[in-house]
Amino acid sequence: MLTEAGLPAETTTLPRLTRATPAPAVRQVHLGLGAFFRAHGAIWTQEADPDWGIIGVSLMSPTMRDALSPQGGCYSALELGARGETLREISIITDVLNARANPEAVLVAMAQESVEIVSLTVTEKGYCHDPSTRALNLNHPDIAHDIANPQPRSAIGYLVRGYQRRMQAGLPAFTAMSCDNLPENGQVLEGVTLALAKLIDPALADWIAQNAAFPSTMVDRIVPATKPEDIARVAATLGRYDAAPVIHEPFRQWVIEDHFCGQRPDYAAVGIQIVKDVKAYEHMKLRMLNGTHSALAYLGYLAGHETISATVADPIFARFVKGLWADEIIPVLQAPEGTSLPDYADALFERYSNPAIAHRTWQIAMDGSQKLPQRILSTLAEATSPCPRLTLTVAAWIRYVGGVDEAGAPIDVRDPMAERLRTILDAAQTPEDKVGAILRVREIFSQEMAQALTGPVTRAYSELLARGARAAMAEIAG
Ligand code: CS2
Repeated sequence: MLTEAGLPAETTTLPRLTRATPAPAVRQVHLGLGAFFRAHGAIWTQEADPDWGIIGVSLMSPTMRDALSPQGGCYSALELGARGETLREISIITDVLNARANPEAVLVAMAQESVEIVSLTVTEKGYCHDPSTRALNLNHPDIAHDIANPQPRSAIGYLVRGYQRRMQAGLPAFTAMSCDNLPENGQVLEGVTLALAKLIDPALADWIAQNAAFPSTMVDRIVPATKPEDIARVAATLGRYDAAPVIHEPFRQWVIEDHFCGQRPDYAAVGIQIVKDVKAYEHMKLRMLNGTHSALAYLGYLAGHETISATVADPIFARFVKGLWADEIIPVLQAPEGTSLPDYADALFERYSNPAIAHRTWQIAMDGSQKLPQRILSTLAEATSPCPRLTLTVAAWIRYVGGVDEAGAPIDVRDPMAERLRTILDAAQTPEDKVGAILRVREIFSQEMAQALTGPVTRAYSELLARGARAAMAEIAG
């Protein structure tokens, strides 16, 4: 028998996971308490300093608070690798807040004197900026709200109001550390934070500019969304019911710019790379990992593959992704010192092939309008020869956001621009018109980029319509 949440009844009747050790004192607030941070930053912080307590905040949904609060913030992390599995308990999260339900509690947490760092994993769209220009989007409803209201909605609003409280209380600023997949994520965060602060109080913007720090980071670990069967599996191993475990691969990397305005855990002691400049790491990861992830997600979804591991087990996709690295991405990428890009590509292929990690193409396909610029278009902008695979990826994304798959079934497109993109596509008749109209969406494609892509993407899109994803790829993969 299954419960409402799709769990076997024997899972939920087990004793609940609870906190066994006293909660550490709070030193950090994390905005965006999804699976990724809990499987990456939280685990690594606990290793660096088990006394560095973190308050986790979900900005919108109360689900995480409801799952973790009865467990005192504790949860299990299940690592699934080629060499078996490891289950660990993570107890660094001291409390979980839902910002929608209690914005004041979040601001109070951020204004605690002991808080040194506010970290973020709020996804690309959480920065409320235009992906192509990186400027704060003043038309964003949450930003419009946050300008006028002291109790914010957006992560950026929380940062600004958190700083405001600290300024008013005469406390030092905290470091704001973005852990999202955006290039120069520290600069982006600083830019949108200062832009919003300026609109609220120019003196506050000056105070933030002088006192705060926004290090850039590169974060990496493949963490699929937790599914009901994962919860059942963890419960069976643990002998307890954990409502919010995380599943992750063995690999992890975290590169942080050495730019903090206060204290931090001893990150370097546990293998976190503290460097002067993160840029080369960010570009490598965004283009080589996330770029090919998105390519495999759109093309794989269209071809009927449910997960990344199933996708790369398909020989046409395997050839395609290897060619994408070797012929299109690596030639225009600068390697971080001491890193071999071909070795990095081989390691990625291994990671994608891990059959124990069921990472859905549909999950990665989300929010493409926010991901394409840094993952795909950045390489295209620097290309010196034709890039048929990246071009096909852009066409596949257009096909995907059209909302109907190759078998004629509807696609559940999740993207802040989904409605607008669908309307544009439905209104145009021919492939030329459809591609042309999408390439005119300036938040995603610059005019220059649109001009360069119009011909090749139209051809690739027509090919996808006529022959389907696998055949179109086979042509290129040879
Ligand atoms: C993925 C990333 O969902 C996505 O868009 O590409 O979450 C990816 O798994 C991580 O960045 C890996 O570090």
